[in-house]
Amino acid sequence: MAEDINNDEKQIIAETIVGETTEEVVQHLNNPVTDLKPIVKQYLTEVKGVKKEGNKFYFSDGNARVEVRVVSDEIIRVRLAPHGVFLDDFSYAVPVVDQRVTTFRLEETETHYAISTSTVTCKVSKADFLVSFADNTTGMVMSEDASPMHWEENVEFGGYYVFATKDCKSEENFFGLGDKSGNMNLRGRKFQNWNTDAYSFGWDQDPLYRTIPFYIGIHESASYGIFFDNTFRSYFDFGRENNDKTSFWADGGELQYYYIHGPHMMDVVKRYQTLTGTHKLPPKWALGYHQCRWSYYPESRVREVAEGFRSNQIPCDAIYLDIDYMDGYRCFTWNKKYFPDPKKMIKDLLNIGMKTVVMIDPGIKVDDNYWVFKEGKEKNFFCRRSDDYFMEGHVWPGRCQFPDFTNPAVREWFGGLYKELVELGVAGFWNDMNEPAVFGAGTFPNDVRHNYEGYRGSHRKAHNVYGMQMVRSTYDGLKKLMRNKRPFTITRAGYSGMQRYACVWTGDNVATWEHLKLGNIQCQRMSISGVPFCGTDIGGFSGEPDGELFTRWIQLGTFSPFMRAHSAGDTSVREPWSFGEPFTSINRKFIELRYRLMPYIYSVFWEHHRYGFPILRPLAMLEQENISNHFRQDEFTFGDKILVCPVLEQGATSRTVYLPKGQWYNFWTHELLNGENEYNIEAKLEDMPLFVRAGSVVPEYPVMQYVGEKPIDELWLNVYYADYEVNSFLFEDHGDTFAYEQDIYLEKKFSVRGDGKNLFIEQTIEGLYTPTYELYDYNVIGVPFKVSKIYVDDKEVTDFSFDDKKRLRFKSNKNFMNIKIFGV
Ligand code: MIG
Repeated sequence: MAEDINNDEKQIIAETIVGETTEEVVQHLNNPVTDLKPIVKQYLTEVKGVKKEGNKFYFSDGNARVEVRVVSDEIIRVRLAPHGVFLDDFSYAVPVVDQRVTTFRLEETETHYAISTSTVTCKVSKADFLVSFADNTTGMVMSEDASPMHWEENVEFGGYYVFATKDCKSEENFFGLGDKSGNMNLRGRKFQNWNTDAYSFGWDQDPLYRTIPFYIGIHESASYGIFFDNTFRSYFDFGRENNDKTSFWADGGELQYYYIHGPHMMDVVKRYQTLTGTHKLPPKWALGYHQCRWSYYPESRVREVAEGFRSNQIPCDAIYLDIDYMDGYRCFTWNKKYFPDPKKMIKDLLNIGMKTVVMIDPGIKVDDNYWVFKEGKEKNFFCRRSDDYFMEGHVWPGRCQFPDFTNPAVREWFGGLYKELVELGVAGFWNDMNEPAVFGAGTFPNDVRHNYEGYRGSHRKAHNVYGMQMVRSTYDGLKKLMRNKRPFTITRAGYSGMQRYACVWTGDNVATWEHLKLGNIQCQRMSISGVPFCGTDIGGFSGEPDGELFTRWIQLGTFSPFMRAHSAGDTSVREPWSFGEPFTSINRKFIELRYRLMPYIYSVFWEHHRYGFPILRPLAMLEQENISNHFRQDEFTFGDKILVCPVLEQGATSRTVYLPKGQWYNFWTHELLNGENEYNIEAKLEDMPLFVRAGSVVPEYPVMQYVGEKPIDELWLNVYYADYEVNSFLFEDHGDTFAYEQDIYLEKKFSVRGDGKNLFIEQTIEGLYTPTYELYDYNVIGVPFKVSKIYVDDKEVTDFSFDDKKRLRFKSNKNFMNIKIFGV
């Protein structure tokens, strides 16, 4: 009977049985009834005792063991060993577990054990082994088990399916999980993590390309995070199956998670980044506008597009070569017919300020005359199946084998293969198809074996980290090859911690208004999930945008950390001037704005790298105490000074915006508006509503056609008057080396404080870099009083004026410490 059911039907049956994994049901169906052992979930029972070893506490119920480890004052890790033996303590996401802990202690009462740090208390109830986490100051329980941790034997592969079920409070909302589709708030939904090539994904499609098993819960105005560091196929349910339960589980590996304390969402994200790392400072040119297409070829077409930017006077820093630059899609080769002299082309492009970025895929063509394949084969670097056959699958080059990037020796080898491309002058590298994607089959079968850093594993365990380890190999290889230059790398697939090696794009989206909305949410979600350097294919990868949609997408993209237009090969041309007027001029205006804001954007990246701040901050993060913000998903701040309200509706000429607490200047009109209000703001096609927080200092560069085109003679500082004190940052350095790791940079802090009659600006400077300019050129917006005198470090400045827009203009030395602007 069971044999008559095909896999699709099994899937359907599996999905209708609530609370059981698909695998479990498929297994039921595969086994003749006589073989069926009852499948039982086993739960922790009663705590029999506890043992302390340094910062680790081991609880036992006589059989299973649980480790509770104090990672920092605000982070606690929990692990479960069903029969007492913990798995190897290795993680691709978290290179170093232990952080600084000031103090912690264990207390025992009649009913429970309590481990407390200076901030959090983790309780384990004796009778039923329930684990909870509470805030020491408020006493509020942030997260607690609804049932004891449980597991179920996996008879086919060994190991266990592992489960955790926690309370879901009635007013609780959920955010994070990185690469997910649909609404930002995750409450009421169920998700799966299994890196998938999701061409033209839909609004609620799941899973997508990347796995970030990290979420943030918010209830009663306080946030906490859970990072379930498990690379197997994993699942999250936020009150979907059961309105008052949140659960997460995986098809194998260990039940291992970090509780990350808030109480602010920003604290949770920053602490998650202390575990998994931040993005390194990208080369500054990578923050410019990039132009991509599948594919620009031959060489004459590449030159034509590059020159098109210069003749149209539209700034651009990079042009991309998609797979067609290769010889029969063989990685690290060139199609000599299309590109007879890549070195000369790349050099000529550089001469007009245009960098070249190329794609590299994981599939290596099976071809004994192809050096990469030969080397990989000789070194035994390709993945094998359980019975020792090579893992073979079809991708662009035809029949391929795939390097096992979870083997450090393979990564070292593959990273070195970029040598020739680097010598040719290629500036950036784009790793695609690394879910890994295989035509037909989708991905590798489960039985493929991986080295997994010597800890070994099947593809079930390595699948979700394969892409991350590929781009790690790319990044590390480039870092060596490029000496002290910062590599620029992009990856499609990844796992938590991928931000240490690459930026990402959201994959194959579609040229529709729905996808514009979705891309806006996706970038914000990635940003608060530890992967801040993210962008969408501007214009939509497949399908045809009209001029309006493309322009609205350029406007959103101006404030995407990664700004790149890309399109599939079967679509019409898609450069910023392809749609004619008025679109070309508006696209130019916004791409120019990106370059004008470059010193601000670069400083925001520094704040992320150094301090772990996300780059895009959704309203839910800005004002988590305001529950309606948990559902407002179409506005965000870029850094904390610029509020971006993209226009996402076709034909819109205005839109409603919500301004958070404080006062905000309309970026275009300089009108000052009070926060905690909604406004209807004009948003004709040439405008996208943008606001600047009162009290900000926003540095600005002159428009350039590419990063570094002109030296900065005087740095323009836009100061937005406020009746209260606000701090701003400015980061400056060489822009493309690692000298910042040796303190060769400047981190400047400006504090701006007005009192209705006077305005005070102070500056502190840290670091060792010397900028090219001597003077700041001020542009003070919103001064509410008539100016009588200006002093810079107590020396009077007589040369000041108000321009036609009522902006106060004067200059100062770049090293000033304080400025006093007095009213009459
Ligand atoms: O099977 O290289 O997402 O950006 O242009 C498609 C061709 C392979 C998918 C990527 C897309 C890229 C395309 N690639």
